[in-house]
Amino acid sequence: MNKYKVVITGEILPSALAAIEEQCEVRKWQKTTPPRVEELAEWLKDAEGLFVTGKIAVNEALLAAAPKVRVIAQSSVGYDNIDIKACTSRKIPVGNTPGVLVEATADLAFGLLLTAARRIHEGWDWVRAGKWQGEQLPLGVDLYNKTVGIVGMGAIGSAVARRAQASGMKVIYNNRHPRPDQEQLKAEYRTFSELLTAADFIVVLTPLTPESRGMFGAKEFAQMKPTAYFINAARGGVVDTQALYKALSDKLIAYAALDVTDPEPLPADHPLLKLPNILVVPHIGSATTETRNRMAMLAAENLLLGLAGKPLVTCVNSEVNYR
Ligand code: 8YV
Repeated sequence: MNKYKVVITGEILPSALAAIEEQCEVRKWQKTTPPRVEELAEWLKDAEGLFVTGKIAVNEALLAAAPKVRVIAQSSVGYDNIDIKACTSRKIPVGNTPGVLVEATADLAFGLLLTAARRIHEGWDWVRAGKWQGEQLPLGVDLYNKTVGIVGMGAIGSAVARRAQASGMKVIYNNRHPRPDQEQLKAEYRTFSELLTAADFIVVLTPLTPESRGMFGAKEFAQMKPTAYFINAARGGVVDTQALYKALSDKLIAYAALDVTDPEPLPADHPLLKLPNILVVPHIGSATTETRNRMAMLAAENLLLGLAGKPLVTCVNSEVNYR
């Protein structure tokens, strides 16, 4: 049997690679820095499928270099790096991996909130620095009876809400539309501005779109409580990094805990990292063995289905999914 020609743009788990290699001739980018279009051009010329890892920009330039591609599968739920309109106009279905990373990402988002509130990471530094005897670690803050404001109440937002409720927190949320299952969620809808002023902890889980880009800027930080904790597990681009820096250094808000940044990765000498009231982890929301495996296998399945002209399981642009 003739094998499909596939390009993989970066790291992929061995289980998913093996499943793909059974049916495909694979060319895989090996370097740790993501490829530029020109670097892939030769491979893309006759590629039929594209497996995207490492978040390269799938834009007009890349699609123009890949005229035979009939499916794109990405191993992540977010797809802000992909020009979906351009894919749709070429009738290329794009697969992502919703669902399978919900609980792991919610654990990390809530974990950031808890870690920052209780200074867990600072305590660990303190112990290692031999400071246990002597100075007192600054006190943290309670979660119990506090209000968490979730911006972006999709599956991950709801999973964070459940964790917060288990800790005795009141949950309010903002979403493009109020959710009809509000009662079941035991979370109350607020306008964006109401949420900013009322929340003790703000957890951001909204996708990055042209509308959400920079939605947290100077004006928004100024509306938050001076005691507010700001947690971002969505995309760095929803925040104006300079405004966040200023809000933290001027103590307009108390603390930030970030899984995602802009730029990403954040260089080690970035001014944000010099602040005492911030915690940053390197985009590890979905980074557990089980979750990354499920993501890679779902993305591999989408790729193979698309190559066979069959409907992708999870397709972003369903109007061009195969039937
Ligand atoms: C990362 C994520 O993409 O799924 C998403 O949208 O942000 C994460 O799961 C992860 O780095 C996968 O490459």
